[in-house]
Amino acid sequence: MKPLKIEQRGCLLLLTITNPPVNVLSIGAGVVSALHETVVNAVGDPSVAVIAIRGDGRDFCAGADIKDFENAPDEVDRLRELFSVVDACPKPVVAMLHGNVLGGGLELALAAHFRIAAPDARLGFPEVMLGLLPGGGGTQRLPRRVGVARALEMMLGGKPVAAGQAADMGLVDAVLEGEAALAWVVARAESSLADRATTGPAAADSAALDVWRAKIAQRPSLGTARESIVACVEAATRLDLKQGLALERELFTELLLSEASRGLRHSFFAERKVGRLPGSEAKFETPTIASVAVIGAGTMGSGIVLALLNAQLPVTLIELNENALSAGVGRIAKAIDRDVAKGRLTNEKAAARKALLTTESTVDAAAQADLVIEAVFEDIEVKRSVFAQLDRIAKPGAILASNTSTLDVDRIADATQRPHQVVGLHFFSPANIMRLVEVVRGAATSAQTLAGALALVRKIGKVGVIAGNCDGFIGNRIFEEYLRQAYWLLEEGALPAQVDAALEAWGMAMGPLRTMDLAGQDIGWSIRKRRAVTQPNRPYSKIPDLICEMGRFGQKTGAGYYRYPDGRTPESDPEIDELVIRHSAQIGVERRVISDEEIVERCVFAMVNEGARILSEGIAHRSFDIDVIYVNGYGFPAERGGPMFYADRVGHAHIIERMNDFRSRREGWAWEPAPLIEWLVEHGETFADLKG
Ligand code: T1G
Repeated sequence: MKPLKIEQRGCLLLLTITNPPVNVLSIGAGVVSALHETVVNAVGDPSVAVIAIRGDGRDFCAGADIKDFENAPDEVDRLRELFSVVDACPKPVVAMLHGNVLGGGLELALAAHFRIAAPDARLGFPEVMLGLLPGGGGTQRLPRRVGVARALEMMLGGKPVAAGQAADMGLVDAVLEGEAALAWVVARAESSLADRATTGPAAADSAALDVWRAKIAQRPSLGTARESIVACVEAATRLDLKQGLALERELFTELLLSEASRGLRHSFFAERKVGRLPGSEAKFETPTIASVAVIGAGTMGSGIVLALLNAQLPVTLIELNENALSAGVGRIAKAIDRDVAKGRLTNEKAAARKALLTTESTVDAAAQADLVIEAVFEDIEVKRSVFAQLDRIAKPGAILASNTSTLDVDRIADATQRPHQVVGLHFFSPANIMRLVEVVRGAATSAQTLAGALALVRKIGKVGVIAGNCDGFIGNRIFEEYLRQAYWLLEEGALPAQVDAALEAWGMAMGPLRTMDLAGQDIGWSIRKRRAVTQPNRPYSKIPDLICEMGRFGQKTGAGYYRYPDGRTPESDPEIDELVIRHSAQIGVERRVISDEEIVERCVFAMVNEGARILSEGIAHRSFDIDVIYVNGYGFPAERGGPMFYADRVGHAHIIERMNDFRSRREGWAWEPAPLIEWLVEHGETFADLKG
């Protein structure tokens, strides 16, 4: 398929970008060169009086093809040359916009003389989400067109504006579609081209610049894209267009080569790849899920129901206990009403969502559901009993899912005669907010069931990652090794506040100890008790148990590692600091000063080491599956791409060297390097080189 459709209608030359699925301005696919050549030719063609550029399919253009310039920043010059040719064209060029008009796509539109938008157009600069800035003239043309304040809002907020808003701010000249739009375009043949955004400086607005500088300072980030965007926009108020473009190009190149942008671009693509079944392409019909039954109206069950209702799916909530059912329905209604109060939802849509919910008090009510999600008490016998009932009543093709976070999916499946239709759907709390769902594959789970589960997760706007069936699946299994190191660091000399601060400064959304205070120390306690039986040779520090034995389960009891005077804000607690110091003495460990760097390396490399084992065992298919789980479910900084991407960037030889150092010290048994990491070092390969 040609990347550009070219039609001439009278004096109008109509160019349609045709690069599905989202019409990225791909250099490799020839989109940029085709546009460039066609516009240049049109200048010399006397039969052409006006040129229109539009996009085929749903979108105008989602931007530059991010893959084009992974290690070749100069490739973006091809885009800049195209935009300059359009900008300098002596004949009117009109961008006919619809659907997504993002990044380089919006820059192409800004280089044109005129822009008209269909009502469904969404115009935005999401580059900052990739650790970049609009590198094709956006930082220079946008403030000249809509002013500094709006330009900063669009480029730093990263959120698109609708067609009407764009017209109000002068970003588009008219909101039209169909024949009216074409007529408007043809009429431009008579337009003067004088109304160009100035090539001189944009109007100054130091107040807007200062507001954004202050906002950025309040929320430190691992990347510097926001600062560079402000610098470019400020330059646009001082320099002429040419000088401003030169500065933009310099700062863009720096960002493109930065670790933060590499991590964010990796995360962008990884999130999209995990949703595809690894290995053989699907040779079956993916099950369609049009109705869902949820069994259990507790916190998780009601959160899952909310996520389903928010995706406009009809849900039957089944709860045997009347009080629990009404409490669950209350939580659901309260959350929907909160969205209305915050302006996120109209009253009509809220009512429509509530109308999709049916409540029942018998499992039989799940008989016609395409998917049943069990979210009952985390006890294997309780779950097996529910699945045995479901096996008797659920319709033949139904997918039977358990929301278990710790139990053996195979044991749940073998309570049924249809284990191939049983899968784990491990939602993360709060289930209506957290994007991640681990789709746990039992030994008998069919590819068709997995595909149906992944499609459901995508349908409710979440990120589904396939995980094998083991203790902790992928996320929690790795998290236990991360916690193990954090606890030992306390015994060896660090205090809770230092461990958390070191990892939060490194980029973790929340340190491990605060995280467990939030999740509930009792949850960690039950995992350690279970593992004391199943993995007796892998003991933990006693410190978290000592805290639990004091009844300090974290925020929910008002105290854990920290005290929570207002119920939420952690305060270091001298009682716990003293407990930690006393414990070191009791076990005969001489405390020492521990650097923040050691805290980060031991906690993060422990994740990497366990991740490598998980890969070798096939519990995760590909390293980026682990990355997506950690960025979307455990507050791992997307700028670092995830533990496995980070390990590839740091280098496996360095990781082995550090693990050997840790291995020579106390509790060194936990630093047995995963054979896969040693193999990568031996063969000079990375996790990304492995084909899952
Ligand atoms: N580059 C390369 N591939 C892209 C892409 C892009 N910009 N956008 C989407 N894809 C692929 C995506 O990986 C997936 O591939 C398929 O298209 C469908 O995407 C110079 C430097 C537009 C809102 O940041 O936000 O311009 O998995 O699953 O859910 O200043 O795609 O099918 O193989 O996300 O309907 C700026 C990124 C780029 C927009 C559509 N633009 N894209 O969402 O589909 S940098 C962006 C999106 C830039 C210039 C700078 C979304 C979408 P596959 P999808 P969707």
